[in-house]
Amino acid sequence: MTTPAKPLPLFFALIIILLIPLISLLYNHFSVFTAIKFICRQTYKPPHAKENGLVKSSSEKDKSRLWRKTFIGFKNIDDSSSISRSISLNISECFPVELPSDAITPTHCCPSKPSFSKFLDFKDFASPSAKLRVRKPFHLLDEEDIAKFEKGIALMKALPDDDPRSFIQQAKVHCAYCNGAYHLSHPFQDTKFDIHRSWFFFPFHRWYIYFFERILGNLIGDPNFALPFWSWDSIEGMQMPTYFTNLNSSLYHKLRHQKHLPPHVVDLNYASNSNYVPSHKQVSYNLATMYKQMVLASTTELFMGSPFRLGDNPRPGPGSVEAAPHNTVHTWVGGAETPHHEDMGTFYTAARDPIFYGHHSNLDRMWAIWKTLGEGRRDYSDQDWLDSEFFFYDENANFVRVKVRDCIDTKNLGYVYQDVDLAWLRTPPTSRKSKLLRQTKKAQVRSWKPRKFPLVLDSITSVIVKRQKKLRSKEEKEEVEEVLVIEGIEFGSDKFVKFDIHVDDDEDRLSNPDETEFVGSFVNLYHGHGHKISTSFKVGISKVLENFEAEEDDDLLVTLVPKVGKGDVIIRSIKIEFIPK
Ligand SMILES: *[C@@H]1O[C@H](CO)[C@@H](O)[C@H](O)[C@H]1NC(C)=O
Ligand SMILES: *[C@@H]1O[C@H](CO)[C@@H](O)[C@H](O)[C@H]1NC(C)=O
Ligand SMILES: [Cu+2]
Repeated sequence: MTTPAKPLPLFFALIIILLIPLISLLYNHFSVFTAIKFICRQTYKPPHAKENGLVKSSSEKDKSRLWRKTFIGFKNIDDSSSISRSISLNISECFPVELPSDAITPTHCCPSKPSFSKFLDFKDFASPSAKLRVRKPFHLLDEEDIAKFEKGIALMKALPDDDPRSFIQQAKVHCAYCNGAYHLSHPFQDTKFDIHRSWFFFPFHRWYIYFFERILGNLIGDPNFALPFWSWDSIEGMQMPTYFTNLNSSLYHKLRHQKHLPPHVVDLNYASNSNYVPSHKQVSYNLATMYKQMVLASTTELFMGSPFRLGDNPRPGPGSVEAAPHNTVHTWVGGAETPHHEDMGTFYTAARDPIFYGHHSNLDRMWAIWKTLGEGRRDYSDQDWLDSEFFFYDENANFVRVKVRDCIDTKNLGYVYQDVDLAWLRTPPTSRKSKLLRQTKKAQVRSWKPRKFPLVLDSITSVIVKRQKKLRSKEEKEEVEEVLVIEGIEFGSDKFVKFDIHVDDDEDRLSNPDETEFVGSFVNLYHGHGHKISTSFKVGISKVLENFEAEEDDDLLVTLVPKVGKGDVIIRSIKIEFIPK
């Protein structure tokens, strides 16, 4: 009585109706490249999280095997295959960039005089016997150094706007490479290139400011001119230099946060709505932050950012220093009144403020210093990274192609950094909480109903994360870092996002940046509008667990603390990985 009369014929009719469009689509349009695009898009997506968030994603190797199989037309190719997946850009076309709808400086970021059909390969390596240019910290520049720097910037600003060496054209280079003006070569022409949130962050910016330095030196007639750096990591360098605020100086820039002018101490953990703390406290927060970003980032990926090869998600995840102090100092300098903290606080305008180049000179220095901190720290040796390429205009307005491999030693490019005391290296964070309190808090959260993933990060959120391995041997810890992975961090590309990550902390009395429980921050600056960003973030925790005497624990208590963009972020999973150093 309750069974409908003719369910079966209806069911088949439905199936056939659904299949017809699918079959005709396949018949007419199926091609290998459609398949590639389809399958590669699949790898863009973060693995869909299961309830407990402890799903194993396919490893980097699996993904790459999938890609190769696909690219070679579904044949089985083993991993020794040497097909390059290094990034090459199609510079014959420069697209309008993604700008905010409320952009204060609507701009077209493509070069005004493209000479795309002809470019030179970079060959201008410093000879081993040549005198090295020494980049000095802002706070140790003498009158003459400052005058030279000011004169160079003034001459650059005085060049015609369409000269590729002019200040405005140089600023647009950053906008073009950050806001999607260049796309990858065929068959990935739909992928917009973005030098942030991947292993390209350091090499791209190294090349970029290298050419900026060469242009400045050329304009002032001093081939030994060295771009100074803003050492916000040293106690003496933790404020904007006063010569940047002199109205008569070419270094002056109007669109800056007026409360952050000297002698205000920089906040390396700045979140646009941060509370101000007394200067001495801010200094100790900053030193501990530097220690964490440089020392806890013990593996190449943790420091440099994650691999991005042809066919991958173009934003796999930033390294420690890119998230902070890079992003945080950008926001700290940028205007308080402008919609996206223009100019420094957002990529499309950041390089219009002359302090940008000193900021990135120091970030470049952090890369050089990180490699000297030992315990196996070294650059990627991956061919896909080494062979990736970018294009810049040099001091003679030639269009030059450069490769990542040629910038990994600054001496190759003719410069080094002046040594400055690294006080942060002696200032590790400390913990003020007892082991008993930590265990009690953890037990409390363990007794709660487990959080369901994906979760919307709209308030302070604590989750228990299982550890697969405990009590590792000393040798193993020297070779493999235990890493907390926040995976599938999703938000609109127009969002400014910051959340802090705490381990084994107390939700009700969260630790400060100079305490061990505060292990890192994820920060995203405004990026464009209209698309979703999916990325990941990784933090090394071996030393933290050692410090807490928590190496026997079965699980970790992870607390995410949204600071900016509450409710705008979705987290797909939180897990632990073991990454070789
Ligand atoms: C580069 O872009 C141009 C213009 O869209 C196109 O004709 C050309 O095929 C592209 N080349 C590659 C290698 O992708
Ligand atoms: C700026 O220049 C003006 C006029 O050239 C001069 O009177 C003034 O003292 C200068 N100010 C500073 C801070 O150098
Ligand atoms: Cu930057």
